[in-house]
Formats: sequence, structure tokens, C-alpha cells
Amino acid sequence: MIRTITSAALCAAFLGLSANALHAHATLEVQQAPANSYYKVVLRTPHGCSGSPTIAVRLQIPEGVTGAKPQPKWGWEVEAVTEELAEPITDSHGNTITTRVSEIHWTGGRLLDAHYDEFVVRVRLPNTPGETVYFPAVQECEEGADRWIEIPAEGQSARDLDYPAPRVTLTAPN
Ligand SMILES: [Cu+2]
Repeated sequence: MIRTITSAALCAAFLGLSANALHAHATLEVQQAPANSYYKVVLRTPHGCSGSPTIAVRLQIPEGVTGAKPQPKWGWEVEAVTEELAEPITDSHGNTITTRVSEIHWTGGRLLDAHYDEFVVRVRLPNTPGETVYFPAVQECEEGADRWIEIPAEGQSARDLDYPAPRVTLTAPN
């Protein structure tokens, strides 16, 4: 047992991977996307909270991200929380929009630690190429919660964080 752990640690050190890089966290399926595009946020949930089943997921929709629409999910209630926009915007159909969805809550389900699932929202990304957009997520379990909300400081890597917020980096617009 001790030998096995030592070789894994050596391997991780060699590959320059921190411990949590080997540990599948709550992340987005696609981590690069064109700025100003419609994007499918697929929040991957590969495990529960220290083995406890997931019973609720709350996803923050960051400023600048608009048009968020959650995908209905069998066995779960989905609720979209809205807030007033500082300035009204015009959507791609010429409609004036004065509110935006700022959070999505999934409740009422039960995802075992042994199972994998995804929570999906379609959004419009901001027109800020080069920026990394973070979608902080809270995973509530029967026992405890994992708060994937940490955003790296300037010059810091998300790999160095214990609970990194799911993210997508914006490339040049299409
Ligand atoms: Cu993990």
C-alpha cells in the first residue's frame, strides 16, 4: 500500500500535476469557446461530497453572460433566478431585455456518488475575447456541500485551488 501511494505521488510530481488535478472536480465540458457566441454550459458532476449523494446544485451566471436558459432535467426541479439589468440590452431578435438570469437552482433529485451526471444551461457569452469566465457552483449533498467557487488570483493557476470555479476561456469571436 505504501509503495503504491509513493509511486503515484512521484508520478504526479513528475507530471507536474497537483493532487487536485488528478481528482475530477465540477468542471465545464468545453473549456474554450468563441466570445459573443451561444454556448452550452455543461456542468459535469463526477462525484458527491466526500461520498455523499448530491441533492441540489446552484450555478451562478456571471455578469456579462446573458440569455441563460436551463435544460429541463428529469427527476429535478429547475429554477432560474433573475435580476434587473443595469442597462437594457437588445437580443438577437431585436427585443429589448431588461432582466437577466443570474442563478440556476436544481433541486429535488438525488445523484449517487457512484454515478455521473451533467447540469446544462444555454447562454450567450460576452464579447470579451481572451477573458476567462467563471461559473461558481455550489453542490449540496445529503451530508455537507462542495463550493466550487474559487477564482485564481492574478498569476495563480486554477490547478492550485482546492475548489476551483468551473470556467471557460473566450477565444476570438466567430
Ligand atoms: Cu473532485
